[in-house]
Amino acid sequence: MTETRAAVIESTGAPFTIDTITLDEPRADEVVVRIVAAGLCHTDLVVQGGAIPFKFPGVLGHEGAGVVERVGAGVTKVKPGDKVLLSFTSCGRCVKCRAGHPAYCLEFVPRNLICGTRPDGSAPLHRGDEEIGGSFFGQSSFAEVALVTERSIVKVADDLSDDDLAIIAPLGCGVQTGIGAIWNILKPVPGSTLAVFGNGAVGLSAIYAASQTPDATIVAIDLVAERLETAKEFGATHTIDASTQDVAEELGKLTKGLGLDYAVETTGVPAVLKTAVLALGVDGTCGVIGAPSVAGAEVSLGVQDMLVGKKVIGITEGDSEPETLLPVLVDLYRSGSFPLRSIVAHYKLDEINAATDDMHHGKTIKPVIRL
Ligand code: CXF
Ligand code: ZN
Ligand code: ZN
Repeated sequence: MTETRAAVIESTGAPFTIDTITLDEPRADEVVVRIVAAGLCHTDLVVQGGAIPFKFPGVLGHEGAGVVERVGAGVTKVKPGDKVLLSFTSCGRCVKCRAGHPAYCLEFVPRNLICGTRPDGSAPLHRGDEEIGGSFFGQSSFAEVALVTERSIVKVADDLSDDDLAIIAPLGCGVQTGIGAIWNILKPVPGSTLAVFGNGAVGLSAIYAASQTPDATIVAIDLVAERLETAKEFGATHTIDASTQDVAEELGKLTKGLGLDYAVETTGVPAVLKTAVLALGVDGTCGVIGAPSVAGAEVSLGVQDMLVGKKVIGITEGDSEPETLLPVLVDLYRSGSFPLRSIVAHYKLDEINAATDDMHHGKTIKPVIRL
């Protein structure tokens, strides 16, 4: 058993409190990772707020980065001392996993989100005698040390420093969600028009990926003027300030009345999704990647409007295969092409509630907890 400090949530809606917990001994397919940094993702806040259920008291955190300390008997992917990024987990055996789509693993929800246990129902984390929720995205990485399932582990280059890991931690969820949506699903063609609704870490990552398309028009849309400036740094060719401009009218002008070829909805707000779909042109596609903050959120779409070939596609984790995509993203970060550094702000573990406040109020785009 390993003792560690962790950010624990006692019950739905409660803030994080720093406490000492114990990690179970690593099973054959588990890895003990010293966490260097863990990004805060909107989904952590959605689960904290109760729109997605979890076992509380429990430990969240699903954008971990760190160094392998110990490995279970059957682990072959990594060895002690290896630098790793942590991502979502999957079963590795179902028809979706076998087809290279682990984000659509048939066991995605129980393994990553709601259970707080290993797949066999056993508790990976304790506080004293009490079983607490763990295995969040196979990692529960808001802790100095985490017990991680091998399927969540992606080995990265040995010469990445702790400071690098503290910037690239968000690659494991938010960044691959935005970039994967563009490169794996929407695949914009040269000369096309694409708008990204919401310019947080996921939206900015989508903008970056889309900006690699030759001659594309990339429209960034947000309520915060400062984020629109950041969006230009990530490759947006045009911006719309939704707090002062009529989004539908501006998109109409920018597309000369033709409508968008692609839209990406990252806010999780149903009204914004509706605006995005209405703004599509003939044969246009809207990727839905924002998780709503309330359970059961719905949107109504005009059937006649859809008949012109409009497509709406929900996307989890960019439909990424983390072991394939993350090393590519690390290279783009290291080459200076992907300006992730400019949106990351660091917080200590005991500042995690300030980090959530700053993210919530739009002060920090991507908070990363530095352990
Ligand atoms: C989540 C979004 C809500 C559904 C599961 C995956 N992505 C990452 O935070
Ligand atoms: Zn996430
Ligand atoms: Zn699976």
